[in-house]
Amino acid sequence: MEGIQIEWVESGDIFLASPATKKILSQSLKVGVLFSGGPASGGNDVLAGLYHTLKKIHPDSELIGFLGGPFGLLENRAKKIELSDIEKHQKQGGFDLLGTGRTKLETEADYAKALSAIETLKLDGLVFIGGDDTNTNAYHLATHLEKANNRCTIVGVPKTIDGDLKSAYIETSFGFDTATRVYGELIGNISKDAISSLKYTHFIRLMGRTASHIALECALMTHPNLTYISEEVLNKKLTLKEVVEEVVELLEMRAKRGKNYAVILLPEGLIEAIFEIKVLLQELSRLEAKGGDKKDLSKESLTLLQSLPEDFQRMLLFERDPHGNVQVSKIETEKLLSLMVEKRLKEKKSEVSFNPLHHFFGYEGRCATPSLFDTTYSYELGCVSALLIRDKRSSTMASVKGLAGSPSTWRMQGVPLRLLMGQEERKGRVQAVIKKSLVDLGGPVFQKFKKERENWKLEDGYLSPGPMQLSNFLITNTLKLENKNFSEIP
Ligand code: FBP
Repeated sequence: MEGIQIEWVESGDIFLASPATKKILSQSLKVGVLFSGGPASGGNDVLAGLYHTLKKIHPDSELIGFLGGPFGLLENRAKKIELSDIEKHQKQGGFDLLGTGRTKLETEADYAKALSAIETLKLDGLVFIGGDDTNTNAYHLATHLEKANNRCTIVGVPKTIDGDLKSAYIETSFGFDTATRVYGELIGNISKDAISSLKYTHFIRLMGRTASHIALECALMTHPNLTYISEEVLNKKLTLKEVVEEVVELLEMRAKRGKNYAVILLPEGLIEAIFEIKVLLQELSRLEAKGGDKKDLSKESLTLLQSLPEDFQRMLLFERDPHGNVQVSKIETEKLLSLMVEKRLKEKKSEVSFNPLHHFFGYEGRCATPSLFDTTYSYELGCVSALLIRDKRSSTMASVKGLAGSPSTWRMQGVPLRLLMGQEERKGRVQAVIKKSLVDLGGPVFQKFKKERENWKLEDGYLSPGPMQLSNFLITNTLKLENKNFSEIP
């Protein structure tokens, strides 16, 4: 890592790092750090990059970890991170060194508490390692600190297995690579079982929230018979009935060829992308903001809600995280879909022999030992964060460019958070939040999938990538395709 020999050069809005003079500060830095949201492999490597670079900037620099995520910041629950902590956790999965949480900073009282912790600890910088909601917190806190004339530098690090933080400035978030390799291995194993046992239809739901980047990458890795991409379902305004019919049609076509087995991937955001469920959720969210009741729903939405099994009604009505997101990880779409497919097959007196099995892959991939890509990338992100604090670039996100090339050609950058902001409706109100990146239906990744998927329906071209090899430096199909490398995709 050439971190210490880096100087920030302003080019337009982005701060580019260029190898330049050594810049050792005369004073040490005291920096706070917290994890926020779901774990993602590489978090400990961010800490390692941050710690090592701070020590290179000044040997007396200190790294203070807040415990339990943003809540730890509000309550000033912190511990000093020692070299022994770094040595024990570097290259390991898990956020267990500090813990994580989803507390949202939203009220004046929250900002006052955060400011008080920053002032008490005399922090020069604070690093938020998290996804869109966390970096939204970081952006608003930086604005509050500026107003309060506090000089603590706020930096965000792009973390999330969901892959939805990417933009023109951020190529990928750490954790996506490892998580998709873990799920890819599991899906590959299941596909081999399907084609060996010849009797099961596997419905596999994958994490990723609203965005289907994980499902798309896993589909390219494993070639399942059918994969839903929520963004496409939304775009085509598909109804629940249409989704069910498509699965039924697939199973009937396969059964005609003597294949009473299949592998179907469902992104967890599918449920909220289905036309009438999306309308229902929007109505619920507006009603909740006004303090209304479910009986105030439109006739169509109420009928739909009442037609769903009770468990699903409860999930749609009550499962929200502190940021107002529907907790799609708790909604068992794979079971709902398979129940409805079974019902439809019975109605049609179909010949299909239907034995469904249900899987949900999410938590299995968030704390896995990081891939070589994720350890290397995350370490660099930690280095960039330290340098952004050294150079007092507040309200920025650490970024590394050129990830599809060799790490020796990667370029460090700082991106102002304001460039990443957009607007979204949350809890019935339009709010300024970091923009989520959804699957681009015109982009090279989806287009490659679209070109291949018909072949995967009936021919069983399942791929089984096997366990992740920690010594191999690989990049995802998504990164390859986004960088116009079409030749290496199986
Ligand atoms: P973030 O990285 O945005 O925090 O989300 C990751 C994620 O794994 C989602 O894919 C999933 O829907 C959610 O977290 C599950 O939440 P929880 O950890 O609270 O169960």
